Amino acid sequence: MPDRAASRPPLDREALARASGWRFEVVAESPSTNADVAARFREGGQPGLALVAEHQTAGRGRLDRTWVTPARAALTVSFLLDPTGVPVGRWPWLPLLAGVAVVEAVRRSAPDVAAGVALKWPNDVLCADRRGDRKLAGVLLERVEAGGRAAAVVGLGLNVSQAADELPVGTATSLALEGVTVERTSLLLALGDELAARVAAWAAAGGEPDGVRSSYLPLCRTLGRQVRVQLPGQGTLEGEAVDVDRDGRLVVRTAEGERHVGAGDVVHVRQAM
Ligand code: BT5
Repeated sequence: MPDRAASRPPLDREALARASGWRFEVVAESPSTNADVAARFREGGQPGLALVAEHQTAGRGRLDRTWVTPARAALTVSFLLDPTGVPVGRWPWLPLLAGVAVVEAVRRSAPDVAAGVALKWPNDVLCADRRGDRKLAGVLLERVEAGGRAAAVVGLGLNVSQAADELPVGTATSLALEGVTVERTSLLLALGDELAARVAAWAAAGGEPDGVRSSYLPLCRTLGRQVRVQLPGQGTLEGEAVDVDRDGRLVVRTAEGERHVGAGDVVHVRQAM
């Protein structure tokens, strides 16, 4: 197979070093930027770090799943943040807020696909085209504790220039496959700006969800759908997704009444009538 990485431009480290808001560090390779950032925090690292890997070799999804991306074809980045003043009970909004930041950054950087980009609860970023909804990006939030301190690691994987044969699953897509060429450095800077501004506004409100919820709801393509939710542990739930409550939980109207779901994998079955 030809070395496609060689034909893909590297991230512009100097432009990233000049960015305000985050201390960007670019590494050639990392097994998992989330794992590396968590380790840095345990060693005394400070919030504000954004670690980016040109090639992530053992990327993690939720529930021990994997996240697979070739060198220089995607953004694989983890942000270390300390939402000071936000009670831990409000932290479930953080991955949803990160999803909103990804959608807005993609819309700014790739206006041609803006209308098709949306979220599947809790935080998959989808892109709709004539083939249906496909996964463009994923968010992995992890809480780290060390020495009496706690921080959040917000990991983002965003497919940029992969060809179809470079995607690990048929349900995935990349910006290139959606017909747009996007330069990764400016996309990453837009992502950093969106995330920093949204976290700052949310933290300034003490984690009150009203602001983030009103940004999230219009982007959430799960609402109004007939869904099947695979719950953590055992069991599934079926019904119509009708809302996301103030705790960030999906509200599903089932035959047995409304259920509020805090975690799970959602399948969009069809548009509810
Ligand atoms: C996610 O998990 O979507 C979270 C992905 C987070 C990845 C970032 S990259 C930087 C940071 N460092 C890490 O180690 N991770 C984070 P989940 O919802 O569990 O989805 C995982 C599933 O998505 C897999 O089981 C595959 O089916 C699919 N998948 C794997 N790689 C993909 C890709 N590149 N594009 C689309 N889907 C993918």
